Amino acid sequence: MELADLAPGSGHLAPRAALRSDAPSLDLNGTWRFRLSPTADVPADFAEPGYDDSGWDELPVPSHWPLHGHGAPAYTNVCYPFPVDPPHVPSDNPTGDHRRAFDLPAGWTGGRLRFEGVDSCARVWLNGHELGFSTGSRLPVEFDAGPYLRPGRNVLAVRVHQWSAASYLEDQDMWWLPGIFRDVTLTRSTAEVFVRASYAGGRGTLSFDADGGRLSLPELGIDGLAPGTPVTVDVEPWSADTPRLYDAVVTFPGETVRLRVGFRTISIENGVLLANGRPLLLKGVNRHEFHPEHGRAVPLETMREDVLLMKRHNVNAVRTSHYPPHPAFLDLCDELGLWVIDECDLETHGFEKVGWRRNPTDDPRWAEALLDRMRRTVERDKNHPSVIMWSLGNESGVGRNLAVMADWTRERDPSRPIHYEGDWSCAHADVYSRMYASHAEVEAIGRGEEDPLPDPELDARRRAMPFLQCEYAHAMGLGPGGLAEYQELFERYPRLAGGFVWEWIDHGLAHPEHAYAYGGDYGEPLHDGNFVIDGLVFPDRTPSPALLDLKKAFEPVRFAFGDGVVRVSHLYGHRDLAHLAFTATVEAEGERVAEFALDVPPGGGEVKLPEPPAGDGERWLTVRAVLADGEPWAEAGHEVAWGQVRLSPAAPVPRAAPVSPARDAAGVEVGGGRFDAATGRLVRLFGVDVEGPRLEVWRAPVDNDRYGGLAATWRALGLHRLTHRVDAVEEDGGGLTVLTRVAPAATDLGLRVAYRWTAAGDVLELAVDVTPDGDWDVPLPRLGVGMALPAAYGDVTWFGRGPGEAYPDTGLAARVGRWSATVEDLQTPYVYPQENGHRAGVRWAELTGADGRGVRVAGDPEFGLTARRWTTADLERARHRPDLVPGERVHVTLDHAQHGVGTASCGPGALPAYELRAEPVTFRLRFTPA
Ligand code: IPT
Repeated sequence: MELADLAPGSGHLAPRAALRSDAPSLDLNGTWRFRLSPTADVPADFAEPGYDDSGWDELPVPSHWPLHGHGAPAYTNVCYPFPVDPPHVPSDNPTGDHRRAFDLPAGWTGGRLRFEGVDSCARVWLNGHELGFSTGSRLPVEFDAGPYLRPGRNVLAVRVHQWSAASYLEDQDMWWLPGIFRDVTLTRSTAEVFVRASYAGGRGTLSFDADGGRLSLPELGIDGLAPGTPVTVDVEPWSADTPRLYDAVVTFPGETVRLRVGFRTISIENGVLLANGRPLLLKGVNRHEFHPEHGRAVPLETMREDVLLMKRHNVNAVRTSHYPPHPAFLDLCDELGLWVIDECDLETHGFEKVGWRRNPTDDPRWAEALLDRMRRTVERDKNHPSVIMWSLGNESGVGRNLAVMADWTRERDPSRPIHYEGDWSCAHADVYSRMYASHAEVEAIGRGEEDPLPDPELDARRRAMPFLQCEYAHAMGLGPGGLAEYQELFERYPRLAGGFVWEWIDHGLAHPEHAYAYGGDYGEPLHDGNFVIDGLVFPDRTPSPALLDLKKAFEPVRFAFGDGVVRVSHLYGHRDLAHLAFTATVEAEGERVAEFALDVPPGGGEVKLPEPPAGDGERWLTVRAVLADGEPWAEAGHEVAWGQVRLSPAAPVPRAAPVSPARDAAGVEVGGGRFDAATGRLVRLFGVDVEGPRLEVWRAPVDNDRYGGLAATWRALGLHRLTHRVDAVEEDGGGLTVLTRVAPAATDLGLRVAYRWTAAGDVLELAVDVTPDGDWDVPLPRLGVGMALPAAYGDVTWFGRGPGEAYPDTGLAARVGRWSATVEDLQTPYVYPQENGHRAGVRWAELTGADGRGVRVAGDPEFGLTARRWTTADLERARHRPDLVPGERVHVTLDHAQHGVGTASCGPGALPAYELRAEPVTFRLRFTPA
């Protein structure tokens, strides 16, 4: 084998379907012997059965060796971590030699050695005989082992190189992790079956291709069906909503294979994507295989956890970015119900950096390698009802080899549309797909008003295609903002078939010092930092606020409130509301006053709301739709959707008699506040030592601020180093006024800020009046006041939106209620620390100590709250979770507003409605003792 060889492999058998067979099979996973060499140029004598490997290390298979103390992981996104000179690879080429012996059961003859995935290539020997080599890291390969198997002890030797010519085809945005990372088996199965099961109007049509064999599906009375003879019977269709599967067996002379058949038809009519004749709206996520300890060697239970989490968060579709997943993952999608775009293991993104010169996608010498990848994808996964589209790959530019892949695929499986985003002309695709298009562009496409392609024929073809966003809403750090607005468009225009949020999980590798590592943490000379931390779940699969927001955006049930009624509608394509139970809860200031069951017809409709008992306070009614009975993916009572409406506003607070300021030698007293007479600074609040409040416009930049460029603009302006000049401290009979000018050095831009303190009864009120000075053409990160309290005030209760964080364009999941949390629990633990944890729409909040006493702040009517045990500067300096160390104070920000976050780390920034412009404004806060 030549490492610069363009051939995808040698000695392997024709690809076939992943099948459950009763043919004997030996699991060759387990503890292997392992030796790492720094270059490829090592003698292959280890392949000999008699070789003494007793000095080698042990390594579990499947695994990636860099995660077991041999070498280190490395992360790049678009860039190749080696010179772009195809098909050559570096001489420094970590090479992992793997050995294991196994005993063949008595009477065993023949068999195939099957590798489900080896990164980046494998050269395989059995008992010293070379079986061949294989590339295509996320694709299976089989070798005929029969001629070389021996009774009793056999020795399998596998040499794996990190780099091969095939590495040019595998430039996916993820960790570079070599190894035998999927299962190894010796199987005596040779069966090959292609089941075709379609659905139309209550009837399913079933046929299968195979070399001989008979198919039986007892539940439908099908017995002994021969290949190539379709039968049509009454069936229940398969859909992601209702993943109805039928058990079938195909019997061959030497083995029987079991299949789970799902009847469904994917079609495109009048530019609309249909499943079983109904419009299909994909509420999807992009899923890489990832586990913080095991990399892409993902345990089975973790795969199941992913699917369960997706289902529980109203996700109905997955794009397997950017390679076919472990085959068991697709079994779970069949069983639990997810629509899947199955993507070929192909990405040549790094050629973009060299103007796409010598891109394998357009070089006929690579045609065989690319076709081989597509064939292995389709052949392995063709029997899955969940797979509804084939994707040729990701970010591989344009070129003639795409035609080779698409033509073969269409011929082999005409039942599934072909997806490829990288060629906007859609010359080889059946759907128009894009990534990170703005809302405005998506809307134009929805209306069929996109800019024309230069070629009128291609343009006409593309105009007749459904549209989907194979990636949108980059879930990096805090955000994405704009989910609701995308969803609204997807639901409004029939041409829009929805999309797939980027991406499912943060690829943070467990690290002893950093908690979770990202690019650069292993000393890589070239890396893309935390760009690999952009998921909806944290590395340990805890949902981030983004996943909770996505669940809300993807809700299949919608509530619209009218006078004493709620209109319930649903977006299920393939079921109704009969499986849900509905309740209505009334809360006054977040305390429950009544709860009713609602009787909602299965098709939805207008439902009268019971009259709530009379009472005071701001009252909200919350309607919830929960599972009436358990589903395979969640228990009874699991909340699927909710809606809220305000029944009555808060009663106006009666104003107590005003208190005049009093001056003594130590300072000025206004009600419960004591101020420094010279600077006007509040020093004690109801007897508590405090710093601030004073104006704050800075936030520790979020990834969307940083990668979108705004953070650099803000920093250049100096918004992180404001100066506060006191111009006057004026006391009158009604209160204390402190006039200031807040501005960064080296610019004439500034903000004139007047703090007006007044007291009435036990209320100390602050009115902050802000007037921009100069021509502000950049948005502000935030506008609020910051203050610090003693560390003891670590418990927070608030009435407002919660329980989680919310920013202007995020926080769909945050509902109005009364919530409590410790300061620790208010933090969202983003892997790369950044602004987080802001509670929005807060009417009032209490910060209290162990004795339950402290400070209460009320808004007029609302404010935003963050509270942390470190400063904004500490948060900004931190690079990993453990860098954040609690200090002596609780640092609180009381915000009037924040700037939206958008999805600017990859995609559009905040929509205009969520921009925070520097404008004259007055906001008020009322402090009382708690
Ligand atoms: C897009 C890639 O397809 C995806 O793999 C990931 O890298 C994502 O970006 C960013 O996280 S490509 C980008 C140039 C739009």
